[in-house]
Amino acid sequence: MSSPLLGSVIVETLAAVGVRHMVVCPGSRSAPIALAAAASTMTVHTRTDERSGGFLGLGLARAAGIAAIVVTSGTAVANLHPAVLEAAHSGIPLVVLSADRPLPLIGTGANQTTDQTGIFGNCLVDAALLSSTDATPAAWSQAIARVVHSALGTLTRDPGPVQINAMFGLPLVGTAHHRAVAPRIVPGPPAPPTMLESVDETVVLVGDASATAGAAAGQLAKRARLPLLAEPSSNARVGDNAISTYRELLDTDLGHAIRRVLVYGHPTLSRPVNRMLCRDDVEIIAVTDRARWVDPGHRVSLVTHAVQIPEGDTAWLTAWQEADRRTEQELATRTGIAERLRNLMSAVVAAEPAHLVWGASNTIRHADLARIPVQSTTRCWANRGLAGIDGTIATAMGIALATGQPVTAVMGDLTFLHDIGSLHIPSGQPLPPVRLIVIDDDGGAIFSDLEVAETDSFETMFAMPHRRDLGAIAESFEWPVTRLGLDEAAGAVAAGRLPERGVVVVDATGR
Ligand SMILES: Cc1ncc(C[n+]2csc(CCOP(=O)(O)OP(=O)(O)O)c2C)c(N)n1
Repeated sequence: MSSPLLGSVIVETLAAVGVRHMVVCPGSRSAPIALAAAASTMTVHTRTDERSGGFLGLGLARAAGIAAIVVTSGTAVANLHPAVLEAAHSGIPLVVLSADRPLPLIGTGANQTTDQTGIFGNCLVDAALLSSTDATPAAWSQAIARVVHSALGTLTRDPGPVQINAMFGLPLVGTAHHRAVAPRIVPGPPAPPTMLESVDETVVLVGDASATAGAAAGQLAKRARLPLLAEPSSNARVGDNAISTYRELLDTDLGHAIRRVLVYGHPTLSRPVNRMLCRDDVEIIAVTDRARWVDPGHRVSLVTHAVQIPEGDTAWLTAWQEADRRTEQELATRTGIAERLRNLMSAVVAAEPAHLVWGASNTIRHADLARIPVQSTTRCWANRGLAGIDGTIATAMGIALATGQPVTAVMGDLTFLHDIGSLHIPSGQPLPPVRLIVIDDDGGAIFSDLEVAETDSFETMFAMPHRRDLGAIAESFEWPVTRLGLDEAAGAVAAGRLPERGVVVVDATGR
């Protein structure tokens, strides 16, 4: 057995079980995997910074269904932790390939050597420990296939990140080729949908969700004539049933009349929604395509993967649609920054990009009030597993590289600054067609709507103004930059005047 052989078995087995994309970060201990990847049919993406590479892998895995990332030993592995956490909470099959030193060196103070098993705590759905000096190619292959199917949730419906920690002894470079064989896994058939009785005051709530889950929620709402309360990354915020201003209506008499909520995906955006999910006069039903569900109010009475409901009374839906129209009209009379941002988000949605990534913080919350298109082919994405402001640029790039289609990503200035390392793309790598629209309000605007806004330390401890020229930062990485005012930006988006690839800095400093 040898390190090059183990590297080849890893790459060929991943390819055999359907992994098409691998991110490679530089390092010598990971050479057996990197060199095998370079010689394989795998699409290889290189990145220097592992934190950025991790989120690139997350974006690739979101859009392609699964992706792997290979890193060298030591702190390189720990830099993947944010992406692994997000993958764990969003159920994304991200395969971490951490190269390691041989077992006898652990704990000896040998260079770049630490205990890498368990480094991701309880985030992983499975893990494998392989050593170039132990076992056979068949044993390695079977272990790799097993953890990849765990990552995919093939049998468990519980997808998520996995780690393959591979210990490589010297020599690291040499020739080896292995043709991998992987078992065929046949999952059981899905259970039939649960038939529910019609309850007039039912709403369909869709949080962050896959395109499939979003479409299922939308179809159910349409068939059963129910109001659809859909977050921007739900892939359901489209059509007549969707209520654009639902957040404003939940604390009115109409919202108080709700008696049953069908929850799809992972709702996280607003306090009114959270209050509704905690009410003890509301029946909560979770509809999930995974083995996990969302229940922050500890109130769920039924969990199922699909439901059917007889067609309901139109009066309930009509009441929501009319209230929505009235609230829309009222919002349109406002001239403040929130309404101008709502206009920009509405223009972004109406432009119908192939893919739309919503950054965390206020950006996605403004989009949660945006006007709703009658139809749309846009696929929406957001890292709402843990709602981090990290890795947004890299995630958007991963989606563009996996799909080969243009991506528009909208984010705040701190979210942009957090991930500027991802603006660096190693020479020779493809430049993904990503348009980054950055709402520059010089700091974390979200905190001005929270309790901390009243404190003396608001600016220094929370908003943290940066006073940076974000365009100059992007230009230093050779990105085309467009600088626009807020209303000008809405006009440019609506007129289709923004470049497909580039950074658009929107001046929203009037807060
Ligand atoms: C990695 C990470 N660190 C900190 C936070 C806490 N946080 C939430 S929103 C926010 C500010 C974001 O500012 P910006 O991107 O400018 O968006 P805005 O609030 O202006 O919409 C911070 C720091 C987080 N969600 N994720």
